[in-house]
Amino acid sequence: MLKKLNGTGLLIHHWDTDGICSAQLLLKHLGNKNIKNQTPHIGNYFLTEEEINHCSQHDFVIIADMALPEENILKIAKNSKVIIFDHHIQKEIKNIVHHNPVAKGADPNLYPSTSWIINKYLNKPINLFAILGIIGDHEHRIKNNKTFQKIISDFCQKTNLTFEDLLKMVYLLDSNYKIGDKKEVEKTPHILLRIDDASEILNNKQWNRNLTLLTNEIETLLKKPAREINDNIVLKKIDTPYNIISTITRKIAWETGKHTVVINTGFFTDKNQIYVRSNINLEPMIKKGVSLGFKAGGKKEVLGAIVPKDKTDFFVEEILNFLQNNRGV
Ligand SMILES: [Mn+2]
Repeated sequence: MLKKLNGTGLLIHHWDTDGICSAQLLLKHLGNKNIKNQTPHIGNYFLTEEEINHCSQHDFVIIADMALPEENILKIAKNSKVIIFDHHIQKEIKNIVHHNPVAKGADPNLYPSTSWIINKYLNKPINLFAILGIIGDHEHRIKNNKTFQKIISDFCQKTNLTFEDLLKMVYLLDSNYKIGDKKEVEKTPHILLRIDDASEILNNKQWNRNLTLLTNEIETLLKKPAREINDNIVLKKIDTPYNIISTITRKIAWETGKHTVVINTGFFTDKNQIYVRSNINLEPMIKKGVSLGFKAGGKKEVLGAIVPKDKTDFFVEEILNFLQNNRGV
């Protein structure tokens, strides 16, 4: 299907490691085609009118690792052929090519990343980029997934890399979006097309500088106290210009083992970022957020939302009630 695409193409991908590695795999496969890559504005899980119009100037649009709103997709599909590769929870979108096994009801544990899904789709042997997407989305927690723990440890043995090496590569690749460098995010799949060895990722000077800066900021933010709502729920407010809310949420959730809700007031001027990590299915709250007109999305255990400043308290209260009434942990 991909080989048959004609004309000019645009590849829209997520800004994180999984999105970047998915882009690398697709660009490599489509090497002879006229295709450009782009990410949405960092932090936006939707396309602006301008971005949608830009998509429409292309004969085909491929979307990787992003569950963009259905209405965005349907608009683009009026003018261009649309193909989606993804693993986020989303209703299957009809009349386009929506290659998302999770949206079709498959077990998310068997499809831990978009990079994995694309690599399978392309029938390629397991490689660094298919693996990095998985590590990016799950970090050390993938070790609890028996199938993939084996796949990854076999890969490490074969390539003489450690799990820590892979994790470091993820942090380096993710440093660009966290710092807000959209240009570098868009350049990265091309950098990855040129490298011969994983050490070229590990030794990238610019990404290492980013990482030092971010590590300091994250440490400072984590030191400030969080609010214990009850024995099971932690609420943390941060105010940072960096896009590190998912990292902060993960760290707190994995350290405390509790439902974690984080609010960042410093990333957008007129809106707040809300991020939730829990071991109960957050889908009802994602739907609730969307029905309230917010940009909201996520996976089984993750909710991310962008909410106007004056609606934040209300939505956070809804989330806390949901978590209290649906005991997991
Ligand atoms: Mn992903």
